[in-house]
Amino acid sequence: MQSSLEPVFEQVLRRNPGETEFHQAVREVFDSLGPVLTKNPQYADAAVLQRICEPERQIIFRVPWVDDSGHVQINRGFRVEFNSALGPYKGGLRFHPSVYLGIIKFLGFEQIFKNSLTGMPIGGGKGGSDFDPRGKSDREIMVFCQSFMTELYRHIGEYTDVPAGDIGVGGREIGYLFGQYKRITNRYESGVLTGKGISWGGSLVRTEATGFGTVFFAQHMLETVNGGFEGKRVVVSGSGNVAIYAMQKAQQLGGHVVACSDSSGYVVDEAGIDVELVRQVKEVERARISEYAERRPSATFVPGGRVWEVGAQVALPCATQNELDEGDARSLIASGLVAVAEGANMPTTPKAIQLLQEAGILFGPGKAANAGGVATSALEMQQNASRDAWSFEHTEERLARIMSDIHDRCATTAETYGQPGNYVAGANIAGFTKVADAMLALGVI
Ligand code: NDP
Ligand code: 2IT
Repeated sequence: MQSSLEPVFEQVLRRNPGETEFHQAVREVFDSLGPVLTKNPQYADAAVLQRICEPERQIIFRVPWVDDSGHVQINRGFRVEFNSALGPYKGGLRFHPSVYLGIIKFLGFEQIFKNSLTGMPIGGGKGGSDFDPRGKSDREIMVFCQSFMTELYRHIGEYTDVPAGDIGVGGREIGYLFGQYKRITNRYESGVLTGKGISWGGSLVRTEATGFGTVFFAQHMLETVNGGFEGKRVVVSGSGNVAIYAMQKAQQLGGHVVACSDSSGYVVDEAGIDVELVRQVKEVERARISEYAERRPSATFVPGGRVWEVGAQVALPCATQNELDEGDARSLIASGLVAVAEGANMPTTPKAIQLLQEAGILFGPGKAANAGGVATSALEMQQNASRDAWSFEHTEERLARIMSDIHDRCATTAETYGQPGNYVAGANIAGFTKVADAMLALGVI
């Protein structure tokens, strides 16, 4: 990190004690920004960095609900409205027991730059709860979502803050959340949430968008060296929304996807992953990934194992933060790795990123590679605002163009700043400068 940035980073550490994931996300961005500040002293003069690290608003609230056995349960709800220089706060909601303020802040911080990179008019925010959806009945999910929205509704709106899904929040949860918002406000305000069902204001391709977009981004990176997915061995972590559609698109482009995972372990299937079976097991039945191997003779389940030990030419981490570490990076490189594109947010540890880059592996950071999800959310907002509904083909074409633009913007920016091929630097610098210029224009607010 350039020395002029160190005191700002120290202040972030002091102000946000214990929030290690947030510190990690800030450091990664700061590590890229030295040359930008040298070139643009006006950013430092206006304390843009200090301001960008301090959320505009942070909301923490109690979420009480009654479980199926009649007991009162209490969870904690969060919404961090990080930066609205480019548009209304935009970003997902995560329901997972590991959620605390530091996770929501890291995600919200990343979202600022990701949303900027999409080229769409959206600011950055994130929310969620330490609620654990696993093993809950449908009624429990519904009453939790209703209680969560009973507080959240006063903070959001199509021109204010537009949540969507993330880990543990998919179409079912967005339905319950939207229903409660509609009931409390007595407004059919479609643009207040994205990821909605197709019959009630949703956009085609939003479900697939993050995974598809990640693969489009990886394809563009691969094309800069040797070809594309065709014939390449692909390993994906996770088996949720992002992982499923990343696998589907990788296969469509000719990739040979041999493994995926969940938090209990991984399945390896040298015959090629049957994506529809993964979707049936994980999304429809909400069962464990081991069930896939039970039903598929060519597959083996490895309990507790790390999916990266399978070896790949293209690795797509699509589960959670810090899930691909230095050891994983080493074994992947030894297995003939060519590219990594992050479908998840911050899945690769800083040391692993360094190793991969030093080994000349193409590395697409999440804020660029997984931006297709939020970009398609912005397309959903566009359709809601114009009361229109686009076809699948048109929407996928828009997504493909957005991912191609993001790839090119990252590549060009990296080159301009003397770091050709460094997508981390390109994404951070291009994402940051757009927000910083808007913040300068809007004055000290
Ligand atoms: P889902 O809840 O649909 O799936 C999450 C997957 O990751 C599951 O397979 C889950 O396993 C696994 N997982 C989650 N937490 C952990 C953990 N602590 N350890 C190991 N495995 C874990 O979420 P998404 O697919 O929507 O999100 C995946 C990632 O993509 C996240 O990092 C999210 O922030 C990011 N992302 C999502 C976008 C979206 O549009 N949904 C957009 C951009 C990024 P299990 O079933 O065992 O819990
Ligand atoms: O991390 C992300 O970009 C998301 N979870 C999607 C956010 C959105 O508003 O669609």
